[in-house]
Amino acid sequence: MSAKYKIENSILELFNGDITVQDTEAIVNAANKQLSPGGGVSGAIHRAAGSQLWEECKKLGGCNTGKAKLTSGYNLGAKYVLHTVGPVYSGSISDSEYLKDCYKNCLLLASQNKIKSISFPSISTGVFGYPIKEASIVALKTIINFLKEHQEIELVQMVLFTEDTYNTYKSSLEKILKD
Ligand code: AR6
Repeated sequence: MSAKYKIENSILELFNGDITVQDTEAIVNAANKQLSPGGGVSGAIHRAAGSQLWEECKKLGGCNTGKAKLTSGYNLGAKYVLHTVGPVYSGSISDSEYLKDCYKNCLLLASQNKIKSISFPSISTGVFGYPIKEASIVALKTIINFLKEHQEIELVQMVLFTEDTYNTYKSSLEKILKD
């Protein structure tokens, strides 16, 4: 399942599937502060990229919540991995600020490195417990606002692992575009 939406001159695509097999120039990893492989989408990305990814991550000195770091993609189809650390959901207002920073800092880093296509997973909505509907609104509004100001990014894909997550993002996006 997938759906494409035009935002100014760029495409925002919702896709139901596995981020490790996407062939956008960069894929985003929902990492931990140590940038160690861990579980969830991060474990899957490290397994698919191979052990060289962890070797490079070890040298980066970790990553704070809301920030982003760039590595090579090694055995992945994607040339780069952008690692960002989402907030652990706490119910406080700072959660959405940190989540917004994750998307914004990845897109900025992509733009600075002339990356034109990028895939995101649904950051923080697994182990870190962020409710999917709330997270989808933050993610999509941040991406849309960025694309309106940065037309150098041609394609942003949100890769949603489950059908439920895909449907939640789709209804949030249609509501945002209608308002
Ligand atoms: N492709 C796309 N999305 C996926 C995939 C995949 N292959 N696998 C899982 N997801 P999570 P977080 C979805 O827990 O909440 C790790 O251990 C999943 O369904 O991976 O940010 C790190 O090391 C969910 O919707 O990330 C950190 O310690 C989304 O990806 C911690 O988990 C995010 O789930 C980060 O937690």
